[in-house]
Amino acid sequence: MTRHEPLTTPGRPALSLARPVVMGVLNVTPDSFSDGGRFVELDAAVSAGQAMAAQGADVIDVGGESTRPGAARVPATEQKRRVVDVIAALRDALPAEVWISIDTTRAEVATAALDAGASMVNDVSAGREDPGMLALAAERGAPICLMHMRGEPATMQDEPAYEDVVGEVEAFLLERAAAAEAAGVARGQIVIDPGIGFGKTAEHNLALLAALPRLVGRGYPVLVGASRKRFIGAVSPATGCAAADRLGGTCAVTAHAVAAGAALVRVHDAAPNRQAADVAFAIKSNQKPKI
Ligand code: PMM
Repeated sequence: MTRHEPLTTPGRPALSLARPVVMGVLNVTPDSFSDGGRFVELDAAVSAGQAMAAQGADVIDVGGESTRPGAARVPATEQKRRVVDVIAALRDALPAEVWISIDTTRAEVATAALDAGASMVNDVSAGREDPGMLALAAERGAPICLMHMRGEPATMQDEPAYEDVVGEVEAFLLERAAAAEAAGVARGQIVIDPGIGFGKTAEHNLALLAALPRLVGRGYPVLVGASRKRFIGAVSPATGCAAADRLGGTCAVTAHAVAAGAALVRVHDAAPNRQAADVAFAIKSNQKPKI
């Protein structure tokens, strides 16, 4: 089995990758906690993060910009307004060993988030959108997740085409990882992610998931973010049409990803995915059950 060193960040216990890491999604966009005043929203976001940690999430991934297909861009100032107070309050509320990551493509937002208590950066543009992002991760000693995306969220699902989706995504991720290392990020602090649903058809997503062992074999910890995504509905049309109905399919991807050697999964539903990851990992590593 691939063994990874723990991820590290200043001022926090290290994040072990010896067993699968569950990253819980906390989107702080106006439609996520839309029941009133600022304090109510802040409170609801912190409670949601605490609940995911209690259900077994090791990292809470906070984002102030939706990257769903067709989504409009959110300026850095507005992203900061949405996430900074939530991160600061969450940092106080969470157990010390639970990390917070910041889902942004903008170095200005990542800087404010790291200052407020985030420990790692999740950049869906893999450091391409903001030239300062890789240097920031290097300077702050923070791990960074580099994700593959074809095009931009606004247009990425307009007939994405590849000659060899697995080869192209792999080459891209290795090139971006090399760029991160060249900017001073330690190799062990780089996480790579095939970007399920980002400029990909259902067939592309399935091909990438089937090829996870190849990506894992490149030596970087691999993150898979497939939670509630459309391709799950596409392959299970009888049951998976609405995003909220894709939990079974999400857990299937989690189990597959862990069996294939992925180190992290990014999910909305922490408890069932924690269980799926733990069971898949126990089978993979042939652990003796603790009864
Ligand atoms: N997916 C979304 C947002 N951020 N980050 C990473 N690293 N990988 C992903 O697959 C990913 C991401 C979009 O999903 P959401 O809108 O349901 O949060």
